[in-house]
Amino acid sequence: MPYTIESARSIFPDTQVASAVPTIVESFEQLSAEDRLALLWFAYTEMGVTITPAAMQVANMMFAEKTLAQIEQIPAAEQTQVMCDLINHTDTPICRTYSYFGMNVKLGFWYQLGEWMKQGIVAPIPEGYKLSAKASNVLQTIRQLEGGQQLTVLRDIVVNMGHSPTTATQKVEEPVVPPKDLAPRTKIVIEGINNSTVLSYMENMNAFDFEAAVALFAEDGALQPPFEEPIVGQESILAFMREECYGLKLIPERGISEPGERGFTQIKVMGKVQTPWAGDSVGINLAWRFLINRQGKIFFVAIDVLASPQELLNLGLVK
Ligand code: 45D
Repeated sequence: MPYTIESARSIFPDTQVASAVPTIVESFEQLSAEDRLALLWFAYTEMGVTITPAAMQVANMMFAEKTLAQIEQIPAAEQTQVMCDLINHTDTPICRTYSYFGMNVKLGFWYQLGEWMKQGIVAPIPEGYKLSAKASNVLQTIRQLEGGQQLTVLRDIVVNMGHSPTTATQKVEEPVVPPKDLAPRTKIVIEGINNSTVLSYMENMNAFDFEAAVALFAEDGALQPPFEEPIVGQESILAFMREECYGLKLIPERGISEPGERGFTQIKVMGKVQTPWAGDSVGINLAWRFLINRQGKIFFVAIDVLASPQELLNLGLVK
């Protein structure tokens, strides 16, 4: 049977992904807006990982400037209302604008509001705010996660906020921004892997040379980000990379390569990724599961956040 993207998704089925992440995001969504706002504040301010504004440079923050200036000027009670609206996915002009922001702009937007809450420019969480029992439980499970998974939870929650009019096709084209500089190229070594496609993928991603990275994919190839559906086709993958991959540092460590069906090759690589938001203060433990076709092109790659650091050593050798 030839591979399909659907069947490719289940290569290396032993990979243990951090299923706590989507579970927590789901239970979070069940809470009241006030609880969610307060919980995020506690989680964010207590988190072991420090968020740095360095990533604001890769985020095209100009898209959020008008909205931020507007929020700065309104009375405290209205500021709280705006934040609750975003959390509740209410249909308001600000929530619609927010949903058009790219991932990094959404994170930068909340980073700014968080700074303003600390400075008293934006309404803080009322002193002594008591979380409901359910919300305390969710916060407790977040506390127990490792730093990379905590970041992933916050990211997913922030990305889902706002209100997008029914169909995704209405997403406005982001204005063209001048291309960012490429980073210097560094040679990648992965223990157990000499596949040149995989090595070039890592090198090009770290150089932010997304055109070159995408050229390594088959035309109808796919990339599956953590906890998401696959993104199919070179053009869509390139758009995704331009929006979400500037500033990422991929740190692959070791891998395994085995023959698949019909001359395809299955390669699993374990390692870490650093986000520009947290720099080298946290490495998110990852697996890349590649399926390379006979022409040496990437037919499919899944990126998974791993359940535990121990998984970094699990190359699927023991059955
Ligand atoms: O509501 O090979 C307040 C791909 C309270 C590409 C707040 C990849 C109120 C291919 C505190 C103000 C991308 C898939 C909120 C690799 C309130 C590839 C603020 C993987 C919300 C490797 C909260 C990359 C704030 C990966 C400011 C996995 C929260 C990258 C900020 C992962 C949270 C990156 C931030 C991650 C989270 C970044 C900045 C998980 C950043 C997370």
